[in-house]
Amino acid sequence: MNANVNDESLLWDGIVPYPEEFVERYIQKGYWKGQTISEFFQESAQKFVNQMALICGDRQYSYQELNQNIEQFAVFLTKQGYGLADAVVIQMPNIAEFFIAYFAALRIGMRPVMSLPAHRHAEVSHFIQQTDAKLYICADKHLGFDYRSLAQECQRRCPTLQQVIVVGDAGDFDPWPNLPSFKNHMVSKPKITARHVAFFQLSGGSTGTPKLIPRTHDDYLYSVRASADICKLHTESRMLMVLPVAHNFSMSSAGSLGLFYTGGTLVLSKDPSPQTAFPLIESHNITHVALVPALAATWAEAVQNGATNIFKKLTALQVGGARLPDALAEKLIDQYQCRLQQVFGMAEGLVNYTRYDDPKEVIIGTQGSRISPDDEIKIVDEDDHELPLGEVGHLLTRGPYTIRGYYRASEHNRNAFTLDGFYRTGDLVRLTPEGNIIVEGRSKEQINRGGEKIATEEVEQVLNQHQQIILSALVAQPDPILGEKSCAFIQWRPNNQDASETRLKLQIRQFVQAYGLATYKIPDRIEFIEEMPYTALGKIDKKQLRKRLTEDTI
Ligand code: AMP
Ligand code: DBH
Repeated sequence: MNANVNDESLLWDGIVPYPEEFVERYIQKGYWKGQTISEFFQESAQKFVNQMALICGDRQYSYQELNQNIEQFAVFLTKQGYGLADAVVIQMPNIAEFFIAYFAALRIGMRPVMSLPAHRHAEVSHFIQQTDAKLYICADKHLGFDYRSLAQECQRRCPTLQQVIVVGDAGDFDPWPNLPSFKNHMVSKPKITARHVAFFQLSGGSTGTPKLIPRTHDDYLYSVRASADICKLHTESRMLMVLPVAHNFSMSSAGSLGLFYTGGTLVLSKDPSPQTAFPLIESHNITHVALVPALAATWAEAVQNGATNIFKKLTALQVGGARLPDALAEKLIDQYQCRLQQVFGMAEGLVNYTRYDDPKEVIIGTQGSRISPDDEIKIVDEDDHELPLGEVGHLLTRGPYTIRGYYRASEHNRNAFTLDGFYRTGDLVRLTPEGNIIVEGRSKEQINRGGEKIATEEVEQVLNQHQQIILSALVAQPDPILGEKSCAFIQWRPNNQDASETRLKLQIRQFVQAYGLATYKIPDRIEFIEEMPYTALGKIDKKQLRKRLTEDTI
């Protein structure tokens, strides 16, 4: 089916397409198969009918049941008037409704935006505005936070937002519908192809506002299928999901979609603590789990303190999202007999894995190698000149599942991509002769707080709106657990009502929270500074600030 001309221009609005020669190459090599994500799930539902797809608390869904729920929610969405290219922001904890909403939206050509539970109204309303989303779907409460108040704030700010659907106690909003009442209807296939954008992932980013990452059916599914192969998932695989379901790592590396591709069973954990996760691993005979390094350390600590060695029970433990310290990797393998896999990826595309049969030194000391022989990797200096093998430089990449541009961001794209379409990852890496990547650091203005990415500029812009803040600079401070935490240096305009320093710091934190930024973006540490250090060019000298933190000379 072909979309008509108007639909076609609507579908490409704000998108940087892959150039035709690359499209041909990726199709010809068999990477892009012309299947939509919706068709992909339906194919699994037909293949694995009565096998268990999803376990969420005491609710269980076979492939067929999950597929029916999806179809019914898709009918509901159609009856509400939604259709082709309408964006829907989905923000849910790890519950079954996430998958029902996500696949149902795709089934009618809507475009889900993958918000994370940690996002607050500043981020969510930005996603709604960026995509002109008409619908926001959330759960009532999670970890003590009430998403209905967030929804109210978004409604005030976002004129395009027509409807809010709340799973649980909906209050003044629309409740999650009674799905069986839609069972005698069918939806028709949307007029899209696998080359079109399916949904939006989110970037941790490095500039003011989080960027939306448009992923096409073809490119995403290629990374999913190839990842499932690399991770050797199969019908007997049982994956526990402790990281947020909507994250790119959780969805595609190999994640829930990789698992659904192979007919395995996904078990959802409502939080990642050992107290919650370990009993689930035991009772469901879990084979695969993905963690960020900080969680891997917490789990190792729990095992050390007497919990069962669950690492040994797993077929594989994946760790990614931030640099895994070599010592922890070694401990997991030697002390806990863990089959470890490092994963270095990004929602923009490129994902690297250590392979199960790699030598131990590779699994401990590198972040693995690319998925595809057509993942083009360049390591360059400041002037984009390629460096000799083994030298540390900026990682640039282009390939069959790496985007060519952020959504509706032509200005930003000029810096984030090279003229010939390579994505500037902002990571400082080196390559081993065997083609494994070692992440040595970062050039982008970003703090990686245990896998949660903070664009320093975004937080500084908020801080600078405070009446008494003259200037602010957010920098990373090394942290033994999270890898990095944030420290805000603040040049303060005193007045005679100023409270004690401790109270002022609290007030500043409250200011950032009230603005509506995600909690993990609230500065962990605040230091008042008489005058900022400057570089020769007149920019705030963050190197200098970081040095003060590590040398503790404040
Ligand atoms: P995002 O673009 O927000 O999806 O975040 C991706 C970024 O996370 C990468 O560019 C890296 O900076 C970081 N990252 C992901 N996995 C790893 C890893 N295994 N080791 C080091 N950094 C990582
Ligand atoms: O950090 C990430 O964004 C990430 C890490 C591992 C990712 O997107 C992925 C694997 O796919």
